[in-house]
Amino acid sequence: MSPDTSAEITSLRSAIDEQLLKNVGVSTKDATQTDLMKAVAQVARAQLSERWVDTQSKDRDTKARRVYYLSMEFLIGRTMSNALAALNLTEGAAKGVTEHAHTLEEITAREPDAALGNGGLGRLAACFLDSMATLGLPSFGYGIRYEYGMFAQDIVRGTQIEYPDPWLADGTPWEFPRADISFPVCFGGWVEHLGDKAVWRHNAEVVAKAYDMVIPGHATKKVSTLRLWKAVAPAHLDLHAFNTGDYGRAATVKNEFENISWVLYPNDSTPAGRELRLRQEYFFVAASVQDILQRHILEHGTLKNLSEKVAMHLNDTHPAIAVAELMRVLCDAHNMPWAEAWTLCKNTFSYTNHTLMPEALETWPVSLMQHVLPRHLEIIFRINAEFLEMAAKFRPGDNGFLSRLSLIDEGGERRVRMANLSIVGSHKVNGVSALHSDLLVQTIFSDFAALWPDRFTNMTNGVTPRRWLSQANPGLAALLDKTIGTKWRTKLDELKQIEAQLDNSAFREEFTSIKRANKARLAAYILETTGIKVSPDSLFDVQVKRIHEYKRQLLNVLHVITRYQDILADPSADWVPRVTIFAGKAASSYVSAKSIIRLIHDVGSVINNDPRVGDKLKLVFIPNYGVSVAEIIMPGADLSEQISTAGTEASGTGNMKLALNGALTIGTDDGANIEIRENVGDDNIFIFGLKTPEVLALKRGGYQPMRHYESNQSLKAVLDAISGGQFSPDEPGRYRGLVDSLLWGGDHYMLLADYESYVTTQIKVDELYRQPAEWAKRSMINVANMGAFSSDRTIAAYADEIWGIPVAP
Ligand code: 26V
Repeated sequence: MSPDTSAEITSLRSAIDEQLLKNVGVSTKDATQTDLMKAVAQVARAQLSERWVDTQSKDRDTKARRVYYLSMEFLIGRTMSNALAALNLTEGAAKGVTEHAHTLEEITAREPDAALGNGGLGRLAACFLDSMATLGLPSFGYGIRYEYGMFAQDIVRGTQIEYPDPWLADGTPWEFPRADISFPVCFGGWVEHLGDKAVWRHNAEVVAKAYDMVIPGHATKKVSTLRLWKAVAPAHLDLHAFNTGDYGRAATVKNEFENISWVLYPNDSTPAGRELRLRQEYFFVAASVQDILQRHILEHGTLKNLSEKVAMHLNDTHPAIAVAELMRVLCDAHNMPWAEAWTLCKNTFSYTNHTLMPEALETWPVSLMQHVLPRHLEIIFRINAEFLEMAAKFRPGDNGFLSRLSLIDEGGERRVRMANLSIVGSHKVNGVSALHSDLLVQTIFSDFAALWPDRFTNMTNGVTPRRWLSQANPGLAALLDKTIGTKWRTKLDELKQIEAQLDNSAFREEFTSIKRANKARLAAYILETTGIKVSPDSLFDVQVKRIHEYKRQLLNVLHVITRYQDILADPSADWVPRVTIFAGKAASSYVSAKSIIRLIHDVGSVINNDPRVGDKLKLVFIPNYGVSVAEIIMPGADLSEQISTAGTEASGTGNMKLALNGALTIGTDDGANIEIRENVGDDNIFIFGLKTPEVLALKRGGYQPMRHYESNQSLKAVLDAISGGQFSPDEPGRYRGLVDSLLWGGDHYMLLADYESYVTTQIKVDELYRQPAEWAKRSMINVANMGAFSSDRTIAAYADEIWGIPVAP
């Protein structure tokens, strides 16, 4: 029987029509694409709801040990396609909507992205939820239900403009408001000591209300829960002002409380030293800890066995105040002796560090913490006193050691070091790639590693193959299904089998034509969003990620200009046509990053409009990078740019998504690039530039960027062109500062030191691309060897080595 007539599909069709009529409120003939999106979502939602109830009751009955992943960010993207695939509804939904003369792609595109994160850290949390559900791990993600997510980026005359992202304005079909789940969260005031009892006399209170998103697992009926908290003013608060008719004041007071969950801080890597950010951190942590303890007491009747049943994970230091909060609740509210509470606490928490950038390490002024969380500050002081007493015995008389370990930075204005609090309060601390984890114990955390070598470990990141291959690249997914079966979705190592096809020309041709189709789709998207026409027959060279100096988008631009000048010098040479594609957002206050975006656009207008160049070279910037845009870009890339200064990119996960979709990497010996190389083999990746020890040695030995400028003719020509205004004739001095920061400002990220090696390696890329069969083969080898980079592997390792939760093999 053909699926068109199967009973299941017929009933799905009528379910969609019924939702249109009874829930969305339109007749089936008048339904718009958005109406259909809502109707299909309702059908899926009902099934998710059943799975959620089932999972909860099973986990409750078995008194399962659970993991709680505390994160300020979850960069989920859209839910529809993922949910339909997990529920096996894709085919039926596609048929159901074509009845209405629409395609499923048109319908899913109506859903706004849930962009509750900045970049890598937030997207990793979303991939992890997908894997936790798929592995059937009893798990919750906890975070904030931001009313406004990551800003939308517009480009006006080359300049980034930020717009708010009111993703909830029309509601979302995917959330389950839990009207009966809410907790008070207190702030401010002072602490009263009655004998040895501490009582926090807070002076403000806000209510945290729970909203759940159900995260379906794949090839299982298990789900995970993402519980997000919304801040609401307590009901009694505004009554008086309302009763006296002072609506303006009533609204102001209400806003003062509710602004906690309004906006995601749109900054990555520089902490936002703002009181509201600290309030956000404490707000979601306090609500989550209450929820977790309430569930635990309900199931177990005591807190004494908390760490046997509960693992709480700190996604970076943003939720680190949880350490002090758990101590406060156990000791102050439940009268547990300090030492017993401290043992539970350490056995419960674990912490992941996501960056070595010193400026990203969170610290809070003691004075601010005193003002917002006075009891927590006392607790932090006590933890610190006991910790330093112990550490002093380890290295008696070494005051430098103690002051570096201290939870309080005493140099200048006193500040609480959230990373130190996280390490002291956790039983395990991990980095996110082998190199990063090594560097953590050798550099920023070396004193802690001397004290507790076994506390530190590595968990190399991963990405979910469901979203980043199955959903984003249906063409390749279908070829894989046909060739090696469908199990790769949950057993990514199965991809290894496609190595048997390397010399099968029919397979290779199919593989290549799928890439070609993905590039055509990407080219259409580029035309639609930038007005620039690019040829899918060119090499698509892609660098997509947050714009940051350490990621060196500027080095990429230097190469593009080099190539431009070389083309002009020898236009008839056998150039490999290339499109260099950028996308990414700059933090709104990050002046240099915004200047790089503008430079990309300025250089692009010159090159793209130069008739001497034509299709030999194009430079495009795709606006408003986010999860859904990434799903279009990743499958269409030939070359993946991962060119951070060695030792600066903790892991990278875009590198994994691109390689999984068959892009070859050009990259430095940094982050997870190193492990990608180990997996795909040296011949199937382009590694260039200084290695981490060389970077450090050069820094120590006195790096002189000017030497490179003087000795390398093409580098000189490129920098002179930029600083001389060749790309900004209307304002010739526009980029003088940027170039000066390289030549005279110390070139902090060593672009000039790596330039020559980068440009030479790009020539090797061209050489390989001239041999399409060879290129395709290496691309296939990349796909085949990405099994290790499934977030399922990462989560299984966390579960086993950090959280102590059994996972079925
Ligand atoms: C810091 C701050 C400071 C306050 C404002 C909001 C905010 C948001 C994020 C951060 C830290 C960003 C750290 C981060 O995203 N790291 C990335 O983590 C990825 C997942 O582990 C990893 O692959 C990337 O290499 C790393 O840069």
